[in-house]
Amino acid sequence: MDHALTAEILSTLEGAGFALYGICRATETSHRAKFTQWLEQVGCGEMTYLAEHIQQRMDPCEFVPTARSIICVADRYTDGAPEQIHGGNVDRNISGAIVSPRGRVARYARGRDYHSVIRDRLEPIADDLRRRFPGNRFRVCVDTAPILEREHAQRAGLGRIGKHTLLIGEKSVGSWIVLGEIVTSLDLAPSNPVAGDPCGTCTRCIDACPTQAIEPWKLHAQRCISYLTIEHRSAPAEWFHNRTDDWLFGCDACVEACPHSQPRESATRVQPNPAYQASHSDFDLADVLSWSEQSRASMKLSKALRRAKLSMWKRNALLIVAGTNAATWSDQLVNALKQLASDEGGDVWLREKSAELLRRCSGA
Ligand code: B12
Ligand code: SF4
Ligand code: SF4
Repeated sequence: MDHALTAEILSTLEGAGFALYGICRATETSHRAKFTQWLEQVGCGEMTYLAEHIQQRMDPCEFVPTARSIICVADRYTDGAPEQIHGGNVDRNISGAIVSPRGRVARYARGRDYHSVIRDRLEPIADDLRRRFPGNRFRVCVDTAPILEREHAQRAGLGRIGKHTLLIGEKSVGSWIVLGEIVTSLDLAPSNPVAGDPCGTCTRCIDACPTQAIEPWKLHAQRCISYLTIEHRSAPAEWFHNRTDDWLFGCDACVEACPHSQPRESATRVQPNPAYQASHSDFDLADVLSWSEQSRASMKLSKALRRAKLSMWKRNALLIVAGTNAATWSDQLVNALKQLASDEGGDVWLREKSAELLRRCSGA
């Protein structure tokens, strides 16, 4: 086991600006049975990739043969300061005039795409190691590889997994972090995991979840607003209607509720990475409902936000509008609904939902 090289790598990761970093052994998960049970009982919905490459997901040595270590990193993307919620009944500006409801974007997706921000710093580190240690394997992963990123990060000492199933980072950064890894055949010294359960008797994330998607350490992914608004491409299940609060793309409600994720003075030692500074935090729903492919393109949305196609944006917007009071709808919003309701060639669900909402407006 190379202790000097381990220390050098950890210091390089700090220099690259990662908020948290550490190393764990590339060993098989101890939660194989739970994962299989989850797939069978909870189900992955349209995220069919979760049911593929199971062997690789359970064991990093199946993913990268000869793997011995995993170098784990986390970027902090916000300090989690509380922000205004745009509920239907508070959609009046300061002078009392009616304004269109707005929809929020989850904070991880407001700035540059984290896949690129992390990969662009891990690849040069992996390249340097490839040059110096020929014959070894180095595989950079950010989100999309079939590995259990939170579990490895926990074992590498970056934090502990909470009941909401997310990693709660050390150094008081909470869960406002995104993860990346280098899976390697190098034999590096593992970091110490953090001991203890971070949650105790707390249930705040479970209580705050608008769709009751959380059981302790078990997420009902198909009930999660993040899944619905970003991953689910078809019509939403009926019970989702009126439940998405003001979430237009992703959802942060469970993280916002967590005591570990409140802004803390002690977290100022690791400032959020400026690459994640918000370019789009929320959108006027009347605008979203009126977007054409061209007008959406002119918004210059980040790569993260471009993941949802136009009909998904409109579907997500209609679900928020459905939870607002029709008496507060602006003319612009009503006109946008009328346009969608009469779009014979357009998406059937969007047309029918808009027509249903307009009936509320006319009192029919
Ligand atoms: C699929 C996926 C989703 C799905 C499902 C989420 C989920 N919790 O599984 C959806 C679309 C809903 C989603 C939503 C979000 N996601 Co996501 N997602 C993923 C992805 C690609 C795979 C996760 C996975 O394998 N899920 C399948 C289930 C079965 O896995 P699991 O929960 O790990 O289940 C295991 C454990 O629960 C364990 N277990 C059981 N009991 C116990 C008990 C204890 C004590 C422990 C420790 C473990 C444990 O057993 C199971 C089998 O291993 C990962 C990236 C990756 N490759 O890991 C990102 C990832 C988890 N997502 C991330 C983010 C940021 C989010 C959102 C916050 C985005 C947003 N704001 O909208 C939300 C959060 C929702 C939530 N509360 O989890 C980050 C999380 C960072 C962090 N701080 O932990 C990740 C790691 C991406 C990244 N590279 O940063 N996501
Ligand atoms: S992201 Fe939102 S919907 Fe999903 S589990 Fe957390 S609070 Fe619930
Ligand atoms: S809100 Fe409470 S229960 Fe949920 S993850 Fe945070 S500490 Fe754990």
